[in-house]
Amino acid sequence: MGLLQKKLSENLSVLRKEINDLIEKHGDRVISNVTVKQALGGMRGVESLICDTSIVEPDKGLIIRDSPILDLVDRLPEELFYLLLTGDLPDKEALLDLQRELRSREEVPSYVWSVLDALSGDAHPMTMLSTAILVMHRDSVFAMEYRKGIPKSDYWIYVLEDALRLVARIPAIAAYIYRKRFNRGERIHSDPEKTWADNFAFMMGIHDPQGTFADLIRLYMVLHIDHEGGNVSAHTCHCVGSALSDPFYSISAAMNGLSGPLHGLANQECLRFVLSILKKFGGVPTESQIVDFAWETLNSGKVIPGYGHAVLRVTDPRFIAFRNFGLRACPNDDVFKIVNLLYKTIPDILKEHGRAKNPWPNVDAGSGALLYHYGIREFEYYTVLFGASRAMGLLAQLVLSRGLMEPIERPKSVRTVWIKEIVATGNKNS
Ligand code: CMX
Repeated sequence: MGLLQKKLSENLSVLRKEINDLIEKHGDRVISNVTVKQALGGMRGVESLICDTSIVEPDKGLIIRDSPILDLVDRLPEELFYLLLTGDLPDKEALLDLQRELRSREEVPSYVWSVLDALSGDAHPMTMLSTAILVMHRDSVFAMEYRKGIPKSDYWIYVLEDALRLVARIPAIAAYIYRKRFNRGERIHSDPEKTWADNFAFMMGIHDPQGTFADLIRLYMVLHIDHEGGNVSAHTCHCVGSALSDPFYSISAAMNGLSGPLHGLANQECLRFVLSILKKFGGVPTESQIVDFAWETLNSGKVIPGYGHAVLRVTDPRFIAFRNFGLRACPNDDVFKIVNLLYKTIPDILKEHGRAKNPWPNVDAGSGALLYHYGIREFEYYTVLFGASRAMGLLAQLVLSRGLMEPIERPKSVRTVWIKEIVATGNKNS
């Protein structure tokens, strides 16, 4: 048993007891109500999901376990994976052990390459990612052990085994998707000497004379790793996993949710907006030109991509981390300069405009510009990077769900006529 498994096993026995106590002693306590607007409005703000890996605070941004994300930006993604699962960062020995565990599981079954090669040449990169993950269900240890018959209290052990396999293999799969889909040449084989994110960057084969692309990939993987439990991909993974579908089924489903324009595709729109400014002005505009352009955009009824947030009410710390990276790696890049000019001007404009509850930049305001700087100009690929990172957070959530022996999800749905009756009579039981 690896050190991660050992620590999780200890944690889970304590957590299970805590949860049983909560249900036993306070099971009927009301913690949230649902209004008609919420029921008809995407369940926004209904506190009915549990997620202990991370939380998004309106005035602070993403907190992973107890650490603000800006305190974690120099860490490795695999350290965050351990943190998400256990609540603690690994010490040196535990990190080395986890890295060994990942390396021993990184070989991608050959049928995955065959399946990817058989997809049409213009398949969306997210279709490729979701499909590659889905077909690995064939070798799910959890599915196999479940068929044999295992106690519910042991499910998490095999779910974790699948999770480790998936995390270990994602860099090679995602990197191959980039090379294959955008004709970047043959598959590059893994370098066992490199860490998870460095190896990912290496297998993408990006021309990188500065030698800093791997740092960007590491940062990107850290910043997108988790975002509590209610967003579409996290909730999808939780729901599908609750039916005891294995991690390959669950993560593939989550990736399909991430593929939506309202979820994982927003970063493309932000970069398109920045590039449209570059094109319109034939270079980096002046501050007053950008102010005029922003007002034109708003007055024509459009939003400023990369600004505003459903939950946050401060600058997204993940934007700050990306901007700090850009200031070090590419301060003179025209696209990055426009990102900076927007950061300087847009918040005041949005405040004056008076609509957006949050005038500050979100994570998507700067990430695309950095990828663009390193020559990744195929926007469709950006969500694959998001997905490769987010899979780790979702897998951590999934392992914990099985570890805590959560039941299948089954909220009650009601008919619109039922709501109309309540509204008319004021009586829920009428
Ligand atoms: N530019 C112009 N208007 C904006 C705005 C922006 N960046 N952000 C919000 N508004 C407007 C809304 O369109 C809304 O207008 P109406 O009253 O006319 O409907 C009003 O301000 C109130 O919106 P809100 O409550 O502040 O924001 P929402 O929770 O409804 O929406 C979001 C949040 C992100 C969809 C919105 O801010 C937006 O469209 N931003 C631009 C797109 C973007 O950056 N998306 C990436 C999101 C990243 C993430 O979710 O992690």
